[in-house]
Amino acid sequence: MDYCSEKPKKKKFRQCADLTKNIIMNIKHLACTMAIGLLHLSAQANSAIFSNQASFLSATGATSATGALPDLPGQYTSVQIGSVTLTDVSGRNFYVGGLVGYPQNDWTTLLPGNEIAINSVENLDVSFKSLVYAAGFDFAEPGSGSTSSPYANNAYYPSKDSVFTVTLKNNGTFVSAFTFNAPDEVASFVGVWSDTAFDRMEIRETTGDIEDEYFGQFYTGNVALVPEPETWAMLLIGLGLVGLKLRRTEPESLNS
Ligand SMILES: [Ca+2]
Ligand SMILES: [Ca+2]
Ligand SMILES: [Ca+2]
Ligand SMILES: [Ca+2]
Repeated sequence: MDYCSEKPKKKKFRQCADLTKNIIMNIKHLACTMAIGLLHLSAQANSAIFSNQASFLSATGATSATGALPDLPGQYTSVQIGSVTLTDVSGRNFYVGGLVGYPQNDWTTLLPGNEIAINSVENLDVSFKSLVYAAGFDFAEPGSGSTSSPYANNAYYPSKDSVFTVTLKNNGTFVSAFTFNAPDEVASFVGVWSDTAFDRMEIRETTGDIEDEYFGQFYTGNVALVPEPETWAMLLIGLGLVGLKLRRTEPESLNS
């Protein structure tokens, strides 16, 4: 009799403990799933910096805003190419395309086709025709003893390892900023995506000098990104599993 009346209690207690354990595990699972989801969301809620052009284009949906750079005659303080307006901050002018009349009509072989060369410290303001969420540019920094850029690394302006800051602004208001130091003597890329739209990118050479670095094509994207499909899938699967587990556990416990 005692044995019979005690057994269901133990069973019920065990089931109750199992249920509690199950709920705790489910809560942990839910918290973990949500934390991963929120981390992912919060990473996208600010900005992301890209050094790989293909990754940037695929992640942001950006396309070339300038197209292949033209070979323009003369020098410019400011010029519009495609949907981008480029302005030399020093006012000492820049070239788009080759330096006509000089023996080698290509600023650097590191970038295909034409590039932009500034006749001063490489401080460039880049304005976009409309608000964008992503912007990037091809870039080349000559290294010491460069053979890729005949006008860089000369006796007067020896190569320096340059550090740049990029500041994003919207109608003059700060959006975000980051720094970069491109690898030397290779074709490199600098891109940024921000969850807040911007219409201007201010590029400043904070460490370095009038020694040349070169800008290639500029790219822009106007898509405000949403979490990637796999993030949503992970969240939904996580929540779905928790729901299923709770539904399956509850009737068993209640009926026993
Ligand atoms: Ca070139
Ligand atoms: Ca440099
Ligand atoms: Ca460098
Ligand atoms: Ca420089």
